[in-house]
Amino acid sequence: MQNYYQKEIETASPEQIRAWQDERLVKTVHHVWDNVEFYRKRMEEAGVTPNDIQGVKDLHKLPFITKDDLRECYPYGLLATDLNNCVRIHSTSGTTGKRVVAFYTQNDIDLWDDCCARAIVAAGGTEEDVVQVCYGYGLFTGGAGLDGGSHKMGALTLPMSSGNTDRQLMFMTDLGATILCCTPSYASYLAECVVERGLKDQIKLKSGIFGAEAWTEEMRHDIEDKLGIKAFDIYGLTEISGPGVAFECSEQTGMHINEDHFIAEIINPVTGEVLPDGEKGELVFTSITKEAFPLLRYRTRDIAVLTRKKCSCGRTHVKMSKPMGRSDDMLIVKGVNVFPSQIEMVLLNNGLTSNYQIIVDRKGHTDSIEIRVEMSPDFFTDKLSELTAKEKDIVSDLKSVLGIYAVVRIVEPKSIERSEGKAIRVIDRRNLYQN
Ligand code: DLL
Repeated sequence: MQNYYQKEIETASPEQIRAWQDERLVKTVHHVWDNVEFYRKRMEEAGVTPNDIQGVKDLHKLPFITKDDLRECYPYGLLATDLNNCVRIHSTSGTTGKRVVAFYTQNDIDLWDDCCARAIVAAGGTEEDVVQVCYGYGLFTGGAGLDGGSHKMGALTLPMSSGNTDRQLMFMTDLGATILCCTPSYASYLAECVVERGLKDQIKLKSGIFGAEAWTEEMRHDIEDKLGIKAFDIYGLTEISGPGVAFECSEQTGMHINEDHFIAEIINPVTGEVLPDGEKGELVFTSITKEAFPLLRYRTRDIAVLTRKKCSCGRTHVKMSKPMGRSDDMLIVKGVNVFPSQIEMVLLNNGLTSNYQIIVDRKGHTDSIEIRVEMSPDFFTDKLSELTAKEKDIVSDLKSVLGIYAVVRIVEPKSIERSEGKAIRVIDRRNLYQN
């Protein structure tokens, strides 16, 4: 038996979904044209007016928006409503200086909660469940999103936030959590602790909703075995609201995109050409129900495939594959979004060179990041104490810029292998993406 949170919407006919999208897109385009100077300018530059957009068929006429645009518009440049109408702000993790901030009206929050409630119900959730949310609470959208969804569908919510594994396990057993929401790497860690501490018989978990970073099918099976649960994927990004843009159902073969709120396109990341369903490319989202922070044709940089094959769960909304990589160089380390350019800036500010390498690995369930950087004419020494002091300074600067701990090793000039083509800055040994 399938359960849905909003059955009529989740199983609507393709024609009905298209009709919602047509109407809401037109409304959103007028909304941003009337309220956001940035959009008006961009559309004028592209020679488009709101009248040119009669429905989804005209979407391709609109210009793309990128993360750089969002940074340039920080903080209020893309706000489409009076600030007084907003009730919440969230922000992306790990970016320095001009972070991306997203605004929400109460209605935006209500609709976002609906999306997360759909995900929880698709993972088997009912009012009888106890949902343990151990995504971070705060500026990150993970905690707030799943918390909101859990409230909305009427489950008992344990707002744990991340960390403090002993307490997580205590509440998990004492309060009989049945659904676990966290990053897949934390789920793996919790699963290992459950096995090591012999708690498997004492937990009541039946499913987990894991996302915010890439994870493999092997990880899924490992977590499912260790915890005796079904593990479901969930996708989203701060710019487009947060978790719940797409979620997995009982079929576990990709995530249904909430198409009544978001129009998805796949484009060739180099040319920007729109690709047909089934082809791999960069995901682009247009939000069509948001009041405070609607984004038109936002380039996610996530590489994925869309499919409209009939799904055994009965849901009719298009499915996206797990993200298969990124079209930029963003890394997600310990759940934090990291751009190599941020690391480079810290190294240069410390008088080092741009001959560096970032090595990302995963031991057990914990990500590690090591930065090797060559000495420079500005900083050259053979004194161990000076070297260690410099490394410490860089570690501390990186901690404040990225929010995570990184190992730093200053190495001799010319000891990092030179490349004949593009410099190989990042070595990611985790192999998280499956292609
Ligand atoms: O990670 C929102 C989220 C919270 C999603 C909790 C799911 C669960 P950001 O911090 O803005 O937002 O990071 C967004 O994370 O563009 C993807 O590259 C990556 N990502 C998110 N979900 C998945 C997933 C949240 N299920 C960026 N699989 C996105 C792979 C994911 N990558």
